[in-house]
Amino acid sequence: MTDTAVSYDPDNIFAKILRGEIPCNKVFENEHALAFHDINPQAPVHVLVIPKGEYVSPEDFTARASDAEIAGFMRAVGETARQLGLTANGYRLLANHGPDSRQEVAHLHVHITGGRDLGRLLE
Ligand code: IU
Repeated sequence: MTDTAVSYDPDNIFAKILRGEIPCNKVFENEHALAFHDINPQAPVHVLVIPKGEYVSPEDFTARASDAEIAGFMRAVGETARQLGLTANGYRLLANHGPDSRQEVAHLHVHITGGRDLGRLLE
């Protein structure tokens, strides 16, 4: 089994966004997280929230990140949903990790989708 903590690729696309090498359509930012519109939206609103640190997965994040980083990231998720105007009708959070989930970008990210009835996740 690969150790995700040591398999972080600093040249992944989200690392480049964080370093300002590639632009993004920013929604929200705090000390520990950045939120930006997904380049290929799957819903009327589709935003990604990423931690600023080099973490691949939720288990990597919770094992290595400080409490302040974890709190800052979750605050960013909530603040982003609020700023996007999603709190009245609701929204979905989703995080893919690993091959079974078909994770494309190996930097931890939470998808926020909303703006329509999203249907049931598991049917
Ligand atoms: P996934 O959970 O790793 O599969 O999601 C990666 C997302 O990153 C996916 O929704 C892409 O559309 C999105 N994305 C992006 O917003 N900007 C990019 O330059 C690239 C992917 I590459």
